[in-house]
Amino acid sequence: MGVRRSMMSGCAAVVWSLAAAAGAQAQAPRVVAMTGTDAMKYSVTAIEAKPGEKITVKLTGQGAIPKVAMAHNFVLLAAKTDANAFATAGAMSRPTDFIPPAMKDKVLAATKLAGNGETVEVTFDAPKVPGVYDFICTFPGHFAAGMKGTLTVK
Ligand SMILES: [Cu+2]
Repeated sequence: MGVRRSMMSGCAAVVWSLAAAAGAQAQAPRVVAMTGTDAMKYSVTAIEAKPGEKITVKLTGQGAIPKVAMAHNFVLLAAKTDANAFATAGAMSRPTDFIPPAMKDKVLAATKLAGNGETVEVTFDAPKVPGVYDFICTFPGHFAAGMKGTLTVK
């Protein structure tokens, strides 16, 4: 009886750990890796996601210019945010990585700044509302130079 009981509980433990492993796999974020270059461009400018999907964006700075003059971030903006106004206001905000404090409620996700050879990342849940969301680099001048992309939720 004692043996039978321990066999059964062993079986239950196996089932439990399989279920736990499957659960962990379902929750692992999808990684989107991209670079930001001295040409002020992202290597990935279009991301598609399911509503609420967990995503990790990894951004690597790739170039030769020192970080003080050339760095990149990934800032995902709320729907209907004026990205140009956001970037313009942010250019004055070096202490906050060029994210304008007055508009930080528009930030859905943001990395720190990556200089040449550095990698930064952020994990977030994609918006639940289908639509097109802008992401931009807030380093001064980069958005204007075309350092932007879209996250499409559908
Ligand atoms: Cu940049």
